[in-house]
Amino acid sequence: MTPQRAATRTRPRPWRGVIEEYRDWLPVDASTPVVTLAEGGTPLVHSEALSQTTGCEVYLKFEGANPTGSFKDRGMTLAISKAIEAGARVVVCASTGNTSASAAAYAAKAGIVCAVLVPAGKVAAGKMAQTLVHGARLLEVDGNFDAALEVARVLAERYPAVLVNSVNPYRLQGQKTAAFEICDALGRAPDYHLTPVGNAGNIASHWMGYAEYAAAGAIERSPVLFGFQAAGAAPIVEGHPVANPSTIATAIRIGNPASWELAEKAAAESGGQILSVTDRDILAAYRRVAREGLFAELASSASVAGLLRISSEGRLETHATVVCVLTGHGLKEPDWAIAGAGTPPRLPVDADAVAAALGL
Ligand code: AN7
Repeated sequence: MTPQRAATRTRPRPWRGVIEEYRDWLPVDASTPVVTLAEGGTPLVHSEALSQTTGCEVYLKFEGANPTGSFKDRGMTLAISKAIEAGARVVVCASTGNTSASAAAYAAKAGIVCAVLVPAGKVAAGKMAQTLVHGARLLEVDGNFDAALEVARVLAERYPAVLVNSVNPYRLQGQKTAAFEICDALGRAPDYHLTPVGNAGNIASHWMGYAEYAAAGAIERSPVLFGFQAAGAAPIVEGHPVANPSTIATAIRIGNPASWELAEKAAAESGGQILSVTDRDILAAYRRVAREGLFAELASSASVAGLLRISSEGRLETHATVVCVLTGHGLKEPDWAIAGAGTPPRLPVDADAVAAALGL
């Protein structure tokens, strides 16, 4: 670098985490201790392939790039910071895996105890590894996520432990920053915003974010929101709780979402809808996104499966700007990437043999 260049160079400012970046929009003040792992600031990646297929301008918000590999970190930085502010020493959550990974990490950062209740045998290996390595107290429940959440709620009511599931209002406050980032990156709101739905907190939080930006005049109008449940775990679509939810997308294997009404309100107020997508379509979307260089987990791919569904139904105008949120990282459940990929050829240590195998 020439001396002149060096002198005029403005250094890129390091991302400080969602509380510092969006402090004015969050329920914190100068005395709130900020527990952060520099979450947020995730990539918004234009997808040429999905744009071509749909006739829209499609962007993928890759939340797998958060410190623990999912969007949960946005809410957890605030939930844990507020818990510390209130003097908590123990936090508790139920989880299909990502909430627990995030809670475990932020509790470790804060130096407090984290107790985690998960449905036995239904959590992806990577998420279990995260929860354990950060030192959380892991407890498996003989029941599904909905049952585990009920236990966690009662525990937090009766004992000195703060619940950090998305029924904790600070979680949604933090998660709304994803909507802010999308608007800040595009210079306006997208026309459509598509996201997977499990416990239904995320879609509710995104609507909150867009509504706040719109009210403050930071965007002219809000997007239409579509949420996608897995067909075997689609209580909102069916209009009643599902007792035995079933889907390969274990992160959204939830039969009685805590933020049900908020999610319905978000979709309705925005002019959108909560719909379902099949496991087959989720898997196809997962593979398709991976072929574009983004490794998102199965549940995340519900947003892209949903995009392909509503696009094929003719519900999106040509050239509309669409953001699909990819909520978590595919490395958390590598089995799905490896299954069906076939066995690689075993070769001698010889460049010619390798060239022959590659057809070069
Ligand atoms: C990758 O970790 O519920 O509709 O306990 O991990 O806000 O629940 C995870 C949910 C989407 C659904 N994508 O979000 C948990 C948990 C991924 C997720 C969702 C989850 P919400």
